[in-house]
Amino acid sequence: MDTSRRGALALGIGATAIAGATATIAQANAFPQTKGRALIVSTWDFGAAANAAAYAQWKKTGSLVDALEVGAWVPEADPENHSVGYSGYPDRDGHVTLDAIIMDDRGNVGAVAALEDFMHPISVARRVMEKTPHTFLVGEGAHQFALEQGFKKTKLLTPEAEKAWRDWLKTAKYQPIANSENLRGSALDHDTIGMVACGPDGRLAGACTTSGMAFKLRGRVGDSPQAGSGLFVEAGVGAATATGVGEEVTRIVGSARVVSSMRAGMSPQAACREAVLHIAKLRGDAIRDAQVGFLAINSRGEVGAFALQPGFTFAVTDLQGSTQVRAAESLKGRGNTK
Ligand code: SD4
Repeated sequence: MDTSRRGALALGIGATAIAGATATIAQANAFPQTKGRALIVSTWDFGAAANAAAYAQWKKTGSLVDALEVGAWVPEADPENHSVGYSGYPDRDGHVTLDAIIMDDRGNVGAVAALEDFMHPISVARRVMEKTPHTFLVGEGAHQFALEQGFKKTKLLTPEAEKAWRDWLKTAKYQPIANSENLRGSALDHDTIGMVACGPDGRLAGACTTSGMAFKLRGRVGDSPQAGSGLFVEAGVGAATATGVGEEVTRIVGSARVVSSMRAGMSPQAACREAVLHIAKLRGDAIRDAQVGFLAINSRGEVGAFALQPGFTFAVTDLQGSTQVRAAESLKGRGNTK
C-alpha cells in the first residue's frame, strides 16, 4: 500500500475521496506545468507556419494525426520551399520525387517514397496507414495507390526549380550545403519538415515530409520516410525526427535511437545530443561539412534538439498556441544564440 493511502485510511478518508485525490496528484505529476509545455515541434524556421496550421486543426478535432497532416501541407504546398512537395528540387534526371511518413503511438505508420506528381505525399502516407495492411509504398506502386485513392495529379516541377536544376547540370556537382533549409530562394540542396507532437494526455504522433536531397540520383530515398530513421514514435516515451543528410541518419536508424535513449531515461535534449555524437564518432572526417539534426519530444511535453553544425532551428508551439523559433545546440561552434 502506498503511503498516501495508508495515511488517508488512518484519517478515515473514504475510498472515493482517495481515488479522486490520487487522480489529481497523478495528473499534476504528469503535467507539472501546462504553461509553456510543448504541444507541437517542427524542424526549421518554416516549422512555425506548419505548427500554426497544425495547432488550428488540433483545436478543431483534438487529433494529433489530423493536426500533423494539416501542418505538413503548409510546406508541401509552399512554392518558395524547394525541398518539400510542390516546387521541390528534382532529382538528377529532372523528376521531383517525394518521401513522407506519418506515425501515431499505437504502432500505426504509413509511408511513401519516390512518389511523383502529388502535392501532398503526407496524405498519401496517411492513407497507406489507414487503408492498407502495409506500412510503406514506393515509386510506381505508391503513384497507382494515390490515384486509386482519388488524389489529383499536379505538376510539381516549377519553372524556378527547373532553372536551378538546369544551372546545376552545368557542373553537376553534388555537395550538400549545411542549413540550406533556412536559405529561402537560394539553390537549396535539401529540406525537410519533421514534426513531433505530444497531447496534454501524453499521447504522441509524428510526421515527416520532404523532396529529399536536390539533384539526388534517381531512386534515392533518404531517411525521412523510413520509420526509425527519419521519424519514430513510442507510446509513453516520446517521438523524434531527423533532418539533414539522410544517409548519415539512416546509418544509425537515428530517430529510433533517440527514442531508445529517452526510454532509458535521457531527456530529449540529451538523447538528441547522444545520437549526433554517435554519428560524429562513427563518421569522423567523412561528415566534416554535413548537417544532421534531431528534434525530440517526450511524453511530458519536454523538447530537445541537437545538430552537428550550428544553424539548425526548430519551432515550438505550446498548449496555449504560442510559437517560438529556437536555435538548436550543436556539436560544432555555437548554435544556441538565436
Ligand atoms: C533526406 N533528410 O532526404 C532528408 C533531407 C533533409 O532537411 O532533411 N533536409 O536526406
